[in-house]
Amino acid sequence: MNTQSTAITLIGVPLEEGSGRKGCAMGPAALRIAGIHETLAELGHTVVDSGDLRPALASDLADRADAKNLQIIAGFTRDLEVRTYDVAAAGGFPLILGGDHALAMGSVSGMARHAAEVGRPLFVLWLDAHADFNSPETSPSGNIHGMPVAFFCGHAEIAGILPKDRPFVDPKRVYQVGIRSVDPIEREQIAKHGVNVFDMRSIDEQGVGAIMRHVLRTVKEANGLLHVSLDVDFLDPDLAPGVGTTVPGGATFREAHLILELLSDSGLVSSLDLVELNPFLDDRGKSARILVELAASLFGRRILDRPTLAA
Ligand code: 6HN
Ligand code: MN
Ligand code: MN
Ligand code: MN
Repeated sequence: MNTQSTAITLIGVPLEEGSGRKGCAMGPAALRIAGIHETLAELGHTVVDSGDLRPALASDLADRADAKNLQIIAGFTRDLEVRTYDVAAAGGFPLILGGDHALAMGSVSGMARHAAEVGRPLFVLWLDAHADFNSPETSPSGNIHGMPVAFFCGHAEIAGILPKDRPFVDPKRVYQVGIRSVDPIEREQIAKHGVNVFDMRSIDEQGVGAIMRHVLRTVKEANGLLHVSLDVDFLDPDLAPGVGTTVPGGATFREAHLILELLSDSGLVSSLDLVELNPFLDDRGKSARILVELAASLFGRRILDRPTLAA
């Protein structure tokens, strides 16, 4: 990917209702101010900003206490599933500017539909402090941003959001890296369904290089597509404070860059979510700028030509 020009479509998803607090709706604007479009264009890619989704409420669904703001989130999920699918089916690279992590119900489902049509398995790399494998029954909070992985794997029954014929992702093709905060029932669920979890301890012991080589070899051998979903809280909160769900002991700047650089070298990545950025909690745009830096690494920039991050 680093030597190729990619047709990237930016899709802004100003969704915050999955997270239980306000602020993530400003995420797409902050990523644009931090220069996502210009940075990727300077690397030689064709970048089209399709603007922000403004979906209708899914008023056919009943709101419920165990899956909060369902009508709003289902509206976003439906629109984003279609937009992501359309961009990928036309040969482009959907880059989703979040927005909270509930949006992955739409982006990953859209990529699953595309992958099924082209007859290739979809793998998901989930870079997050959290497993996001709750369901309305197991969630301690009712916040849907803790449920997207279970949803797109078909294990969070939230009926009626997407048409019944939409394909699910095989949880054995989900690789979670950076995990360090999992709810008790969620832990049982990810083990039961065979999600691949590389927690912070495995990063400490094995290093991200070895983990990523394993993941990328698996995707390559299966001729798979790889969707990457990057939650700001994957990073250590000292590095990226602009997120509502900080957990100490996250990935370092270099670990995160190495992951994106290895992904870039592989040429296997088909789509990317940048999620959970809450500019209201950020420190002078620091977290937004780091996300843009990481996206630049995925799209071919290397550490030697990285500009200094001004404060
Ligand atoms: N995120 N496991 C907690 C919950 O409420 O389900 C936290 C989820 C965090 C979700 O950070 O994308
Ligand atoms: Mn998350
Ligand atoms: Mn998280
Ligand atoms: Mn970089």
